[in-house]
Formats: sequence, structure tokens, C-alpha cells
Amino acid sequence: MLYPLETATRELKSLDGLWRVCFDPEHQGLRERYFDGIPRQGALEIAVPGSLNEQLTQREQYLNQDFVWYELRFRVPAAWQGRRIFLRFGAVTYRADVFVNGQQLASHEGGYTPFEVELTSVAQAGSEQLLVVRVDSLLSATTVPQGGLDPKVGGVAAWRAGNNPDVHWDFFPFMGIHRPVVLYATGSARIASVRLETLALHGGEAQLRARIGVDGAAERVRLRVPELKMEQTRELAGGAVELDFALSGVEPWSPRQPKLYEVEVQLESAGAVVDDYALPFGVRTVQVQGGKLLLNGEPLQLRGFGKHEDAPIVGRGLSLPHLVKDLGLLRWVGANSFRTSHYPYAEEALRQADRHGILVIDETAANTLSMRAVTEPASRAALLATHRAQIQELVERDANYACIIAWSLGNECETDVESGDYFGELVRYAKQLDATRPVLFVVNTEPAAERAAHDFDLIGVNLYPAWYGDCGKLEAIAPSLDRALSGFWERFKKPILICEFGADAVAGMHSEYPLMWSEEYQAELIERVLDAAARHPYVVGTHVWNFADFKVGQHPGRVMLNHKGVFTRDRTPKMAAHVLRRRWLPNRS
Ligand code: GCB
Repeated sequence: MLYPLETATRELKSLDGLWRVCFDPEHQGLRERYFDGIPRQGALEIAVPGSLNEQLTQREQYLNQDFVWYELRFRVPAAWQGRRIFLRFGAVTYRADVFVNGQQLASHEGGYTPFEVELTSVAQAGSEQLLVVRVDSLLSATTVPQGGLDPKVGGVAAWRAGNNPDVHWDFFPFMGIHRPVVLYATGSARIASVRLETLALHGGEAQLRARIGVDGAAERVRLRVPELKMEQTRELAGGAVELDFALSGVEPWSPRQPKLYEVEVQLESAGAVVDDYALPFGVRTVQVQGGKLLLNGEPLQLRGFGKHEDAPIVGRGLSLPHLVKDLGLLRWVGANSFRTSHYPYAEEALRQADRHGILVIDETAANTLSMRAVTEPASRAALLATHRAQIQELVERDANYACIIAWSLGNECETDVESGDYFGELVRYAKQLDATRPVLFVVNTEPAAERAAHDFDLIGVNLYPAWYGDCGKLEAIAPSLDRALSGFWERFKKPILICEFGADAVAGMHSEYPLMWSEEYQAELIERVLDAAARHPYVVGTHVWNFADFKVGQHPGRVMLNHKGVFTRDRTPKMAAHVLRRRWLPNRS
């Protein structure tokens, strides 16, 4: 789905701001017709975008995963008379039912990808409209991610038993309208999708393919890359156009030189331009070859972090100041990459990464999927369908970003139990959607027990030596890592990306020798893992867990936050950040 942009033919109006909300613990909202306007009594104000949890002050509100109704009254600009009008949500977590003027127009499942609905026939230009959205974050064995699992099934479902809110994973299940809400107007026909692919790139000569989907009646599509003097037109056939074209004199996109070309798409009808769209596009190739990950044919070594979209009060909502700060800190510390652990991030972050040359592993929200919780064929099939839909929405949203060098279809799912061809099927599906990027799952299995990695292009592994085992024994790191890394390599012969390793450190806690939870221990553990990993030539990157401390559920294993950040939750560097900066900054590319 296209990122909303203002162009010569498109206009935007932001619906971000303070909305009204009311909670619905009895699930009476439909019966009481909240879609005709939520009750005045007890309604609160909430900032959109933003998670609702930390904005409010009551415990039940903070912990809520149940129905919350959002309401906004807005006007469609009078000048939009005669135009097509769309309402687009960047992300609503986890599920949304959208009502406009009392009419249900859309439902969407999946907390981190956009969806839109056409308002042309329901919302009159110039007049006031009533927008009501029912949001919930009720998770089950067949949602992605899962939640509310019975710990008795064992495996990952038994992790963090008693965690409150009831999820078995290690971050807070923030809910709400997390990303911008936009109203936009187009002409009677519009460019609905644009997909650009770099098929080959050698010495400045590139071969590309464009696929453009059109919604409405038009005749032809014009594609231009003005900077490289490329222009082509094609007649529309069945609402779509596919065209291959060559570019000469291309400066490839890379972290050192994140060159983006403006690709312009115009839709024409009766000799006039009825819609136009422009996207910044980086031309580059990514390949896995032997034990290497190659960008434009050159081996890559990833240095960076697993992150979270997480900040005080804002929760998981889009916060542009945090985007700016985090990018600055990634550069300050000398990192070149991050993973969107454990869900797709806001497109604003990807557009920023594209502009600034930060490499991204783009992950779905399939975190810690329990295969043991879906042993019935019907529930297994339902989970697979949800997971597939989320992969499709992710690839459709993000495939044009040069910064994305691989798709991670999930993190720490049960890839070591019998699950038919669940993971292989999804890897093949992702490759069918996008043949130009490597695909992986991030695993936390023993090499001998891993059942799915034969299907991956590279293997993401999470390793916690001297933290979850061998407590306090930093000297156990090298042998433990050597065993795991050579085990994966010997068995699968695929490049390995260490996606997580680290230690909690409570900022300000020190000790004269490295003790767990101190800043000294975290810093030394990180150094030792980096040293050990560097001895394995098929390790193509190391991502520290985590960039910053982040909010988790209530559980005896955590003090409010996961403290594995090398920055605090408010982005102050711990000792480990300085250690990384000394190692990484000189190599920054
Ligand atoms: C993991 C998970 C991550 C946790 C981390 C930890 O393996 O992938 O979500 O936060 O470990 O700190 O335990």
C-alpha cells in the first residue's frame, strides 16, 4: 500500500490530534450503538498517534487489551467535492472496526500494517463526519502475535506464566491507534500500487521492473526517472501495467552513499494526468552467496541492534522526535543496521533509513509462535492464514525500500517441534511475493534440534551466553558461542546473523568486577560476544539486544523494563554504548 503523499493531484489532511475514547469492558458498544457516537459520560481524551496505555492514569486502562472505542468528528474539505476520498490508518493495534457516520466500512486485523477505506460515497465534501473506531488487542492462539495461551501446552506458551498483561513474550502489548490517520483525495482514477524491483546491477547499468496497479478507469501509465533521463509509457491492461526498463549511470544505494532517485508515476486519461505519485528509490542488489551476505556484490557485516518502538508515555505510537534521536544515536555509536524486532515499524522509520543508509531486517509480528498451541489442523490453518496475510501486507508496504535487505518472518517461533511444513511454506510464500531479498526466521534453537532452517537463506540466531545460563560466567561465552555457531554452520552451511545477545544492566549500577545487572557486566559481555563472533567468517552480523531499555509486562524476571538496552529508555548511553562506539565508530560505513 502506498505511503500517503501530497502530489500535484493528491491532497492530504491529517486526522491526528486529540480523539475521544471510552472503554467497553462489557462489550455493549455495538448493542448501545457507540458507532453513532460514543457516550459522553466517562469519555476521555487520547492522543493519536500513541498507545493509550501509558497516556492514562488508571491501572485497568494501563493493562487494558479489551474493546476501546475511539471517536473523532472531522470535515472533508469543501474543495474536495467531486474527488475520490480515502481514509488511511498507518497502524491500529491489534484489530480495528471502522465506522463512518454510523456505517461500518472496514475491519482490519494485524497491529502494524496500514489499511484504508474509501469514503467517496459516504462522506460529503464540506460537511462534518463522525468517525468511530473500535480497537482491541485481544490475542489468541491464532492471532499474530499469539496471546493468552495456556501455559500447560508447554514450550514458549509456558514462558512468563502469570505475566500481566497475559502475553508470553517479553514486551508490553501496547494498544491503540499507533500511527498517523490521514484523509486523502485523488482524481477519479488512482495509482493504487507501485512495485519496483532491481533485477540486475553491474557497473552503473541497472535492469529494473515496475508493476503498477490502477484503481479506476484510465488509459496509460507514464514512468519517469528524470535524473537519469528515463521515460516510458504503457497502455493499461486489466487495471495494471508491468514494464521492464534499463537505467544507465546509476549510483548504487549503499550505507556509505544512500543515493535515492525520484521515480515518478503518472496516470493518464483523455490526454490529461489524473493521478501522480513519486517515490524515492535506491538501486541496489542483495544476495546470499556461500557464507556471505552481499550488497551490490560486496560482503556486508552488520553492526547494530534489535530495537523496539517504545518510549515513555508515547508507548508504541509514532514519535518523530524519537525517530530523529534514535537515528542520531545509531550513527553516534557507529551502527549500520537494525532489525524491526518484533513487528513492522512505522514507514517513517524506513523512509528515514533509506535516506540515511541504515540497513534494516524487516520483521513480521510473528514473535514466539507456539506450534504446540495449534496442533488441531483447523487452528494451525487459521494461524497460517493470519501469518500469510501479515507477510503479504508487509511485503506490499515495504518492498520498495532499499534499506530493507531481508525479511524476517518471525522471531523465536517453535521451529524445533513437529509442525508439518509451516515455516517452509511461509518462506516460499515470501519469496513468491519478493524474489529479490533473502528470507529468514530468527531462531533460538540448538543447532541439532532446528527443523526449519533448511528453508531459510540465512539464519538469524538469538544467543544469551552468560545470561540465561552460566550466570555470571563471562569465560563461558567463547566456548558456548563457538559450539552454537559452528553447529549451525556445519549443519546448514548458511550465513549466520546473530540477531540477539546481551545482558540487563540497570543504569547507574556498578561493581568493581563484572557482576550481573551492572553496567560493567553488560559492557564486558558484549565485547566478549563480538570477539568470539569475529572468529567465525560466516557470521555476517551482530545485533546487540537491545538498542534501548523497553517496557514489559509485570513479571518477577523484570524490573518494570527489560534493561538490556545500551541506552536507557530515555536514550541516555550506558557504559556499553561507549564501548560499542569505540569499536564500531572507526568502521562506520
Ligand atoms: C529473546 C527475545 C526478546 C527478549 C530477549 C530477552 O530471545 O527474542 O524478545 O526481550 O530474549 O531479553 O530475554
